[in-house]
Amino acid sequence: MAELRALIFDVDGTLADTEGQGHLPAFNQAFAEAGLGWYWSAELYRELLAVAGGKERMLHYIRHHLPPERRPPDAEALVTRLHAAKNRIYEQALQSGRIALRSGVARLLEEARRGGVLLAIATTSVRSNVVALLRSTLGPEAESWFAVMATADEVQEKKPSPRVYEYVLEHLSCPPEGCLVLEDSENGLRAARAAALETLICVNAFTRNGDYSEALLVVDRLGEPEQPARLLGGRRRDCFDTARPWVDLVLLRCLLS
Ligand code: XBP
Ligand code: MG
Repeated sequence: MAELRALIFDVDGTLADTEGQGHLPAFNQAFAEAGLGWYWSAELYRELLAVAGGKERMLHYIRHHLPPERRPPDAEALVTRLHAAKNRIYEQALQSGRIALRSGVARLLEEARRGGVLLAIATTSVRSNVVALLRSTLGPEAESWFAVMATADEVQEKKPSPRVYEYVLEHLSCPPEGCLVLEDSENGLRAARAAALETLICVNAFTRNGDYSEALLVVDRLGEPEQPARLLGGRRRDCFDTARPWVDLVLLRCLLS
């Protein structure tokens, strides 16, 4: 039985529904501003999310979804410009308060801080996006709540590579058995498992059909007493108490036991 020492949070799709409410509309606005005539529907985006990283996703789209005659000649340079524009639009959306944390996230972060459980971030997104989300939802001090923040600025290899999780483990004074990862996607689960980390999956509209058989628990939200979580599966679903249907430290400690 391992003692719960740290929670490692993914960002996009886990802390907030940033993909559907933030990144996707920002990608489309950047495409429109550049006069490209590209448009990503929610259905296409669900498929494109298999490619982690905004730049990588756009390059994949150019190579696999555009006919050869519509592929831009200098794709890498175009993608670099589009990514900067997308992130500017995304951060404006955050600053205007249009994106909220998912149900139960703020409560669980506060519980962990009170309970002396370390917090960390492991994301393939860039640091400025993460900081903008934390500040707009949790306040100007929120960055300091996290002992380690591993983002695309620190680790270039994208999930499902385990590198971002290995980086967190290298910088967090805590053995992998004492850490629990919170993720929303198959790529995230594969990355965490490849770093020998146990994982709770909290699905969203884009990720609910993934294969999460390796997860300890699969729920549709972390939830609150007044906004219950639904149990969807997991190797340790025996820990989920239907009389207390939300994710708290009691449940997370049970998962590692
Ligand atoms: C997040 C991503 C990111 C975001 C966009 O994955 O794949 O690419 O969609 O952010 P995860 P950037 O939640 O697994 O970290 O444009 O900054 O890449
Ligand atoms: Mg995610």
